[in-house]
Amino acid sequence: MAHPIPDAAALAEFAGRRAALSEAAGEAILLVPSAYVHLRNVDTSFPFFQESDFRYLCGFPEPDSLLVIDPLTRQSILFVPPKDPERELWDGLRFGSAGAKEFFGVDAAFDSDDLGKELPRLLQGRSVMYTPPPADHPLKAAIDSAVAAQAKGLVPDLRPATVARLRRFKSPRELGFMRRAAAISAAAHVAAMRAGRKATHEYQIEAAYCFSCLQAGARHQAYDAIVATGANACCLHYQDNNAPIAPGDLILIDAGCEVEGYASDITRTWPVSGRFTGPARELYSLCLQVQKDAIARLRPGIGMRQAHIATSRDLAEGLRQLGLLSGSVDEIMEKKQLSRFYPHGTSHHLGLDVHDVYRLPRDPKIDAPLEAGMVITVEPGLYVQSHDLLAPAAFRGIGVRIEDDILITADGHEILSAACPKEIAELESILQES
Ligand SMILES: [Mn+2]
Repeated sequence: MAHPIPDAAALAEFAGRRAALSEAAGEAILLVPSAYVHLRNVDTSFPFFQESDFRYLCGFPEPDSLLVIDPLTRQSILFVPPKDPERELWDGLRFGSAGAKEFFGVDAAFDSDDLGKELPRLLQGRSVMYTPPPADHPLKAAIDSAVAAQAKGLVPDLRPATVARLRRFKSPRELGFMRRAAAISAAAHVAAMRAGRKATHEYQIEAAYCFSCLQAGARHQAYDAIVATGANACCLHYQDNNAPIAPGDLILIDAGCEVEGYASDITRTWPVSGRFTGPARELYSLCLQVQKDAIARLRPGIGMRQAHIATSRDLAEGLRQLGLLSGSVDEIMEKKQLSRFYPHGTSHHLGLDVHDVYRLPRDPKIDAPLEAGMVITVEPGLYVQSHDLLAPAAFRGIGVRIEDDILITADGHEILSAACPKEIAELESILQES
């Protein structure tokens, strides 16, 4: 059970993706290495996560493997760690080449020990699309020498960009996982709120959040949770989660679990006191209205950059009204003054990676429009650094972000994380009854 075997629907998707990639590859043979285990120290390793493209193309869950896709023969071949009772005693069962072939829908599978014998035969006289893995990948030397000895040569590897384009669009099956991940995370954020008022340290709130995810069946987080009190919320990727909580603090939690490898990514900000007051209430109200307006704009045809600019202008107008910025919105945007309070983007794609499909070549002149089937986040934030002496003192050290996961649909959008409360009255009621 450590590694459930893929069902027929999963196998059909893997095969369809390999076929789509084969179309792009033409006659070149594709080599896609898996992830490998990273040591933390001595014989203790960091948790293993499969390389996302490799997972997307075949679903094989083990490290130190290689997927070969031959567009000419339409065959897919896996090289996988050999069965090894001694290693399996320590590390768990391996599928082995027989299991790989039986359960993962490939045409052939070999033990990785046989790479030096079988891969040169497959590559003979062929052009190869291959991006070598880092130097400590256990199969790198054998793959590289097979390529050098037998292949006609390397051609530009179209796989990362091609798969990135495919991965932008989520199938109904993938959306099922993403809906579940978002629902589990939404409930866990509420659990964190309920635990929040009794917590003395950030990690206790993290514990409540993670407990809820694990209880609901999500074994892994898509990224390490950010649980930030007070001014720690102004550090965008704060990870320490160990600070004591002060009675007047806002708590910012940016956390999302994954289901079947598919991420959720939700941020909520709430007052440990149970009541939004003063400048915190003003910044939160502004951020919330801007976030709801940003979501309302989403539909096919809107460019992510265009949407980001609209959201940025809304934040600028709000900050102008609160007296944190001066001049017209046009002036604020022209002089790039907003980045003092809003230094990040509004949206990113979401999928197998929390910041999904980042390898797409980005042309600054092109604002690729959103299309139905894409999933993105919407996450405006406002951060007044403690050391920002130009800001009114009462606003300093306040960080607010509100983030939801949005599916673009044919006629608009659907909020996958809608179950997670964000209205002031809802949050205050949850906090005060706990
Ligand atoms: Mn995000």
